[in-house]
Amino acid sequence: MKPILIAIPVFNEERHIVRVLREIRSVARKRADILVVDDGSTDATAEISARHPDIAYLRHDRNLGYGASLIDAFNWAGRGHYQWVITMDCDEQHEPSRLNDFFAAIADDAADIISGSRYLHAAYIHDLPPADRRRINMLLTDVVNRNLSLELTDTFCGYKAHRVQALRRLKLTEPGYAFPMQFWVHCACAGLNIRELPVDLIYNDPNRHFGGQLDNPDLRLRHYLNVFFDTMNQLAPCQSMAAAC
Ligand SMILES: Nc1nc2c(ncn2[C@@H]2O[C@H](COP(=O)(O)OP(=O)(O)O)[C@@H](O)[C@H]2O)c(=O)[nH]1
Ligand SMILES: [Mg+2]
Repeated sequence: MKPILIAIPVFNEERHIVRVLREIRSVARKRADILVVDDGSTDATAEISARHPDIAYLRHDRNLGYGASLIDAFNWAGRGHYQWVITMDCDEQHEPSRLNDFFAAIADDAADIISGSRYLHAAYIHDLPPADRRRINMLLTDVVNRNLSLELTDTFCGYKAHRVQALRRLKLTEPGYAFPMQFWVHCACAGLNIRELPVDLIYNDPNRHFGGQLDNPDLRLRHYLNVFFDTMNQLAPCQSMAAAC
């Protein structure tokens, strides 16, 4: 069994999944197993996944959310005795070739969380992010850093490597897109060692949206702030918060 699992949350990605799986395989075949977490897709994602018998497949009968998909991927990695789980999206916003950088950072064995950042290295800018996304990411990155004494440059990139042993110390429950807000508070309070890695800034589909109220930037920001401070209140007091206070 390989020590690394690559877990891909997927919701209606029939347009991208064949290419994404092919490219991940070509980069990572020998180093990692691959898991697709199908979050209740209603397009051909399930049929396409079934044509890849070498890839593990977990399906939600209905759409539970991005966060719920990651939590299930973490539990799968824990049950499978993997040492690391790398999460990446299935819409071609995460370059499979960058997996080699994550493998190298994992080999360094200096961190518990290796978090992709789209704002760490100018070299990897392919597209400019939608203004509301950039504004909200920068604002929340500042809130997270000030309240948890962290030095992150990107709090919302889903391209991350996680030490499974460290994940076991986190009680993650947030099912939707606000998952990162809960995640960072738990990581900081557990005293996990966090490191960032430059990844590509790709926005290849300007029409992509969250769905529902989250498409309203002000409501989205308020929701993310609520999840962040609710989690802070639930875990308070903890060392990182004390240091920040
Ligand atoms: N839109 C959406 N994507 C989901 C959901 N569950 C899992 N995903 C997958 O999660 C990944 C990130 O979603 P995406 O909408 O691209 O998020 P963004 O890039 O942060 O805007 C993609 O691979 C999606 O297919 C869900 O409930 N809704
Ligand atoms: Mg995306």
